[in-house]
Amino acid sequence: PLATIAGYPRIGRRRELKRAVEAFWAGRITEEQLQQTAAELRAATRARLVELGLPAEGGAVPESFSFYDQVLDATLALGAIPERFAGVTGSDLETYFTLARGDKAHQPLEMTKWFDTNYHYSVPEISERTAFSANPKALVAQLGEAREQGIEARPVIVGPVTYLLLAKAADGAGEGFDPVSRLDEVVAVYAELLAALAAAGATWVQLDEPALVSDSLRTTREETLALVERAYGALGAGADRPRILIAAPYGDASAALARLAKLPVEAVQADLVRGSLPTAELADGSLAAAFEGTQLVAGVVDGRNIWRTDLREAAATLRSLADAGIQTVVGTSNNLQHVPHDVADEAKLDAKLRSWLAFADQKVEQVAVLARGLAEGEEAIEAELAEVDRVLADRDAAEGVRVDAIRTRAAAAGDADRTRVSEADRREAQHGLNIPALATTTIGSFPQTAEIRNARASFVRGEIDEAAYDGFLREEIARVIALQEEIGLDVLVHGEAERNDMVQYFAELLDGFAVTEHGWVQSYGSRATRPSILWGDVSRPAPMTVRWSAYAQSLTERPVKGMLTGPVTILAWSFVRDDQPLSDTASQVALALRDEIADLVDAGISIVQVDEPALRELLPLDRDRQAAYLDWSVGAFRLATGGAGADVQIHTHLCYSEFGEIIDAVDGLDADVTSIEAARSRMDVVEPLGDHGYSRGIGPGVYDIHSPRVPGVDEQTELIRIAAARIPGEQLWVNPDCGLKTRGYDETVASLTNLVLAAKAVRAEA
Ligand code: THG
Ligand code: ZN
Repeated sequence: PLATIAGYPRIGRRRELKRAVEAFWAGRITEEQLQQTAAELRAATRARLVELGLPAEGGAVPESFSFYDQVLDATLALGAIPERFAGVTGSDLETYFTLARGDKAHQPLEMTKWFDTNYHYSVPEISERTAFSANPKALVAQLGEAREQGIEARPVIVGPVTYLLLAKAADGAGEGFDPVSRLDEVVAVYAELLAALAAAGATWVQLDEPALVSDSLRTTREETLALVERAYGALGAGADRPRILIAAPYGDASAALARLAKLPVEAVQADLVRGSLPTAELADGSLAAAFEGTQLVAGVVDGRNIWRTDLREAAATLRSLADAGIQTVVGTSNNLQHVPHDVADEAKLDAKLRSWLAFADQKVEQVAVLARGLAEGEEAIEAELAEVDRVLADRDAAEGVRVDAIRTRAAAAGDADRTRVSEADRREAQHGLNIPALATTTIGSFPQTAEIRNARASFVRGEIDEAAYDGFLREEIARVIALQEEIGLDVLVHGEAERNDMVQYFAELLDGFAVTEHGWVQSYGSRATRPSILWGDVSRPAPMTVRWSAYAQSLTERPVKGMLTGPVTILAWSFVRDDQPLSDTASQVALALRDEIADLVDAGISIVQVDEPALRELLPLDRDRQAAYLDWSVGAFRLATGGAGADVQIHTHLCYSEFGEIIDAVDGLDADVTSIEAARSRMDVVEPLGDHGYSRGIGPGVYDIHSPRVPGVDEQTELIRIAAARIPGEQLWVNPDCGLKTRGYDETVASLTNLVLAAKAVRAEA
């Protein structure tokens, strides 16, 4: 075919899959009913893709459904059930969900971020003893459904090299064991899967190998490419297989492209939005020579963002490939799972803004238009090209996209605005806060109860008025403050009952952002977020958090932290304008936050926390781009916080475990206190912190909030002791790993009570 996409959202236009899966977990529907709903969703997706212009034949329609996660799907297809789940019984689907979510006797598989996206996958656990065996049942069944519908679908599977590079050594694996050492055996199982698919009539299969574009794995790029050559050399040699498409989404595979093309596979996909074409090899004909007999799926339509593609530019890229003699297929940069379904569902969005956007369905249409242009010449699609020219010009000139006052202020911000007085002077000035050694606090959010969600929903629907909603939130804040005083915490929070999401809340209050009604994107399993759209210059028309924080502070003598989301995280979890460098956009957001901090301080708040949980997530996969990223991201944080006086204590919170690798950047944030995740790794971060000579306040989490389990006093005491052995008490804070919004009240109160007792116990030992 001439057109395809790398994958399509599977959650359903109205999150039908979430509702069905959660109903199954709750025992309200049977597995059969769940399978029925899933099959209907898949059928609707295939029909829609054909309706939008993908050919029904030739494997153009991807079969990219997943009940929970595509990496977990591969684990089941490979029969790679970790040994620790050996006793689990039930259907394949029940086993699948037990791996994902755990049960009474089993911790779930660890979840972690998928490349540089906001999607999380379930980490495979592999040892020398993992017994692999092909389980193609689900893949074959879906292929059959498609055929019955008259569609020749292309199954999409995470490829063997990426699978093993994303896996971790299972507990109990030998010292130094690397899952990649099992590559040849895993490839043999992939070969069996491919044979089963071929037998079931598959003409194409897509194997995703984003490991090819990442510098953040255990291997160098050259090593990864060598592994891919070994794996696909073997897989390609199999006679009994569908045609193979290797996909290299999420980054720049240009340096590897010619070598990938020479493998015994039939097509290679390249991300031409994040990545580029190897210009010299294109010009001297060597790329075309490498692609002799192999198709290039040119990922020219952006699958990470929601802007309408510049079709003229994309058509020119496609033309240059075709003119060079390369068999070119129009594609997307990556699986469209990272964008919402359909702009047409957003009736409430400003019509002008809506005309600038493309969600998954619009992107499929764009791919189809470009394919027509490629086949029939650009003249055949001139009307579509002209329409996009008009839309892009309209966007460029629209009111609010560029606001002089905002630009002048951002351009004037310099190093002085990003620099606070010395750390030592600040410590001195902050003595007045009377914070004890081993100070106890929480990360910010308290449980979002059904009552809170219901009150917000009623307010949004207009069933209760603003005064009633405000009154409800004030009562909630008063309750949370009283609770924290009772538990005996030293530094309090207001609990964030007023926030739906830590980014969306700010997006709704800042100019330059829009929010969607149905723009859900899967975050993990059945959970989704609705990324905001940052379309114009950003400014703050009015204070955003001051009344809640000031009210909370008025209720207590103890310090209450002001709580803000940092500029990098606001960008990371939104769809951000693509017409200027991220660094410029980040400065504007930072200045809005800077004004908010000034207003919080004026209102009597003396500690402000600016959360950056996504700081690590946006780190480019490409090592060459990392330094520039850290420079602007750290700079944006410092611009947001740089106006705070010496006596104002700035906190930040980061949530991931590979803290050691960006410790210098964290130091560069120049926050007075940083809280981080540490409980699951039993304080592994303390060692590098000690070695680094880290001198600022640090709160390694002593309570893992990712599970409902209540950690006892002894357990938390032990973790605090480990930290206190390396970090002086005045520098050490005692807090949970992360916010408490997904927890219930009973376990939260019990855990925090134990946390305070543990801190007291270790203080008494000093
Ligand atoms: N906000 C945003 N992105 C995030 C997080 C966040 N990415 C990383 C991490 N936190 C992801 N964690 C979650 C946790 C819970 C939910 C989503 C992402 C969740 N979502 C609700 C659901 O799917 O039912 C919907 C929430 C709502 O109603 O607004 O529970 O905190 N932006
Ligand atoms: Zn966190």
